[in-house]
Amino acid sequence: MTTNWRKFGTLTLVILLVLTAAGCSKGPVSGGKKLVVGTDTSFVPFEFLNKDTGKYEGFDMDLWAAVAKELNMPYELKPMDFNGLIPALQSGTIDVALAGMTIKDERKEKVDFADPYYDAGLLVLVRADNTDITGVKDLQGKVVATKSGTTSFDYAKALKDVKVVKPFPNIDGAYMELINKGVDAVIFDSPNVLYFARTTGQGKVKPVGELLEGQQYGIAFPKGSALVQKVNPALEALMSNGTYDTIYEKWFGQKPEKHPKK
Ligand code: ASN
Repeated sequence: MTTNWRKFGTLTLVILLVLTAAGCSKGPVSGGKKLVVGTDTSFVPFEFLNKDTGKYEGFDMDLWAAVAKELNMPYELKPMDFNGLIPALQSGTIDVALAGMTIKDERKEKVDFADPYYDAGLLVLVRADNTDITGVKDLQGKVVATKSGTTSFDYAKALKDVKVVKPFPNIDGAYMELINKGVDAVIFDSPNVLYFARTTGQGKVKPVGELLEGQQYGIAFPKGSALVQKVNPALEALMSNGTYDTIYEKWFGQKPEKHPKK
């Protein structure tokens, strides 16, 4: 190879590398701008609006703040309906989705998840005075409410002989419908059900039966996002240096028994 050809080869390689790097970073991540972090509008105690402060708070909010600090990444929050998050990741409107999102094969085809950060499951919730529903097996002929587009909706739909599954864009609507006797039960994520039952729903509702479906939550990114490789070691660091446990205890009243397994 002559020197000129060698130079041409090096230049082509450099151009290719630059183009590949540009192609990998989608949306507002490029150009050193603030990351846009999409969150659910209401999924206690992971993300919810504190009406007194006008700020979003919760386990996810604190965990992401710690990840961003670890990686020195500025960001802004963009709360939206849960169902809008995956399309927003796909279109590059947001760089990150943080919403207690269950890692699921069907979703993995559309987005990339970082390593699991929370172990959960589903629970059945009924009115406090209910005596005939003691678990999922008693839901035949019953009307069940849940949040649309969630793993609970799929789970309830697949249950045999449930009379109707009523989807609500926000889980708060499903809980109100239960209290107002519009439905017989709600099926939803265990941490959210338990939190509601011991706060707003205290004395009005009660969880029944065992934990259904082992699930894990993951932070989601656009397919091919370079952020996954940065966030995973940050999550690992927060789990081993005690920060994760402190945040967990703040929102769930006790330290986690174990950390979610990859
Ligand atoms: N964890 C559930 C899901 O991802 C529900 C939620 O609202 N995050 O479908």
